[in-house]
Amino acid sequence: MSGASPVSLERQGDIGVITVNYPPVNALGPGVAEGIKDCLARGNTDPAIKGMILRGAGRSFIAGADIRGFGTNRPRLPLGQRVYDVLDASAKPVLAAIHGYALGGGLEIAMACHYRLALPSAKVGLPEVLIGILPGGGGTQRLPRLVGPKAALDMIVTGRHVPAREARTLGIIDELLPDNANLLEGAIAWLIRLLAVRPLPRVRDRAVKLADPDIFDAMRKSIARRARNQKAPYYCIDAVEASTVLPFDEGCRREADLFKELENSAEARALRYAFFIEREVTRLPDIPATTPVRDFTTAAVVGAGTMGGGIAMSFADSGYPVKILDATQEALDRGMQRIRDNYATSVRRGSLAEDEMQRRLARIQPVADYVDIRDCDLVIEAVFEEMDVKKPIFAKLDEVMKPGALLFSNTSALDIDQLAEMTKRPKDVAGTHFFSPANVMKLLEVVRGKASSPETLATAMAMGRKIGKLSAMAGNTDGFVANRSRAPFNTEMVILLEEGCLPEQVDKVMVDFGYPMGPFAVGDLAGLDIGYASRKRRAAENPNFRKQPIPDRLVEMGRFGQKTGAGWYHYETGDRTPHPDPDVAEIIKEVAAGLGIPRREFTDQEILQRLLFASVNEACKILEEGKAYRPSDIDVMWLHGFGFPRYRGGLFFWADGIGVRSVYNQIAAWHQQYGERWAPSRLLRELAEAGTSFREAKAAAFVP
Ligand code: 3H9
Repeated sequence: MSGASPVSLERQGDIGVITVNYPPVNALGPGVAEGIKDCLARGNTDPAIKGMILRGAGRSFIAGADIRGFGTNRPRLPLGQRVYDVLDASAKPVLAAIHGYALGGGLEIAMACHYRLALPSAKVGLPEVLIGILPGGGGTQRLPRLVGPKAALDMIVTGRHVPAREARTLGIIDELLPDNANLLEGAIAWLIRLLAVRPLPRVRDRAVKLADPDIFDAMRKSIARRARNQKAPYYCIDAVEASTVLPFDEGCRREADLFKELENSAEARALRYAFFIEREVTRLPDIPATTPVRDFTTAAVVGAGTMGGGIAMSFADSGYPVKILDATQEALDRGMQRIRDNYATSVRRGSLAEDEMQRRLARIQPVADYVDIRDCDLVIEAVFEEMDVKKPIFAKLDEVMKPGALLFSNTSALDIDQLAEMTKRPKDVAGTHFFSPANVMKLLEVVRGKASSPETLATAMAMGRKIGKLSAMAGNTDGFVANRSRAPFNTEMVILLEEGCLPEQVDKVMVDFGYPMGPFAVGDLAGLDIGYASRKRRAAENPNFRKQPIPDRLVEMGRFGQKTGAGWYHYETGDRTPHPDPDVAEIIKEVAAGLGIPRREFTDQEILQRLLFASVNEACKILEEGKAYRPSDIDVMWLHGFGFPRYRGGLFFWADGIGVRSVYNQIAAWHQQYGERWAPSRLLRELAEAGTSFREAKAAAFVP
């Protein structure tokens, strides 16, 4: 920021009020830390000022360091000159008055103040680990002094946002104001009472009380699976551990060394990228941000199956009343039972309180007649994935729903325009494709039909945000963007079996890469019958469709996955652990022999690249056809729809790490070896020739 400083000092009686004004969230952008230091110096030398309040203008206190400044080799100030150290050295008391967010460097600044006061709606946290680094402003040394090493470890390793009331209980916040209090007035009144207190209480002067030295190793063990392939969570533990053995300044030096190592690590770069693309995905280049969004207070879901139930839960979880409609009482009862079971599991695991479960359940109303949903503001159809089943439902919805209601379909692949044509209000129709399990997965793919109005699309995107999803726009193409870009991966994983792999081998490679589960285990979880039906449809529509005789055989044998106790793996009753199954290995060999395909060994790298490069190539075709806005939107879809490891940034970000040219050369070689399905896309070839990156690729103008 040039010109005026983003930080100002004004005097109110005896108190100097330092205000950070760096919209939108008061990150520590250029000039902010310097501005605070300058105001502190002025406040300390002004004899009329007896104490100072540090606060944020707008919606937050301070949201942390400016993430855009990381990885730019911007020189860092030596310890002693940083804003945190200057706060420690202040001769006059400084009180942090917190509203909105105090995160990362923001909370570190607050902890370097002498007192902390907050509104109950505020949230505090040290979320640095989520962008692949650690708190580098003394947070790993001050937080354990404030709350003890165990609670500090939990906050720093998870990066969670802690609500103000909990922060008060933990000891991070000294005082909470009443809900609707005026923060500045409350802060001034509070500080005035403390002006005479000496010595000034400084967090750095407190001792760290370590009750149990085993907590560090226990934490390392407990994150081993979740944090595999990553450094930051371990460095966070190391830094907090340092606070228990080193004096404050030495601890800060250790923190700074660890910070330096992480700042430019591959995981930090990928996580920063993920942070920004998750925000960019919500911006639609050809639909202005000012497009009116229709308000909704009630929603309806048609179809009480697994997806319908999960979608209804998403609304209920976010506080919206939702009606769930199915044709028979029996289907409704089954659906509601599944919803109750899902909630009960969360209560059993301790992630949901019993009374909150009751509140959520009370928001879901099963209904058996279309007239019961007609006054809802929007409806999401989530019935069986067959055009002939969905079409009459859209005609019926058009007939019954009140004017202005939005008609959405949760189809994962079918042509949204054909559904819109069943209505007299095609502009009010769009796809809202949830991912399974719908109440858990964050991605919402909003599918734009030819006639969908900007208002319908903007509302669908906003609806996703209101129910805790990340909305991404997709064009109307078979499988839309997420599943279409993933389809070649699915084909390739089965072809790998024909050529010599086993499901457990492929799954291990992908879990080692960072997926929470291997793709075959995921298939068993979702149900193999789903892919079977869509393969039959695609084979009927496209004579060149690559058949998949192995999964077809499994489904025809009744091996639908976990729900039948057998799929790619077998399962013991009541247990979800996948066990490799010799019968499956036998079927694979038989089918391969029948196809005349010789079996051979595969390296892990070949398995990984065969799956992901196939998808990179398809994702390029999607951009080339204008079915997605940006490469980064596809990365967001992979992160939130398919569990792609976030610390690898996304499909394209990962592929950029290998390099466009290398990816192209490999795909071209496989084209020679395996034929048409590996034909490089035009965009991929052009990128390789230009020597640019996937992330710089320009999509064609969006085609609904
Ligand atoms: C750190 O502090 C390191 C320290 O230990 C010190 C080291 C020496 N920087 O999310 P939103 C932008 S690391 C730059 O949509 P919300 C964001 O990109 C940092 N930009 O709003 C967006 O821009 P745009 C630790 C930032 O209300 C706009 O602000 N802190 C930053 O849904 C609005 O953001 C964190 O990791 C930033 N730090 O959520 C906190 N923060 O409009 C990161 C936001 O152009 N931030 N922007 O797309 C967040 O988690 C959320 O933004 C927050 C608000 C919860 C604050």
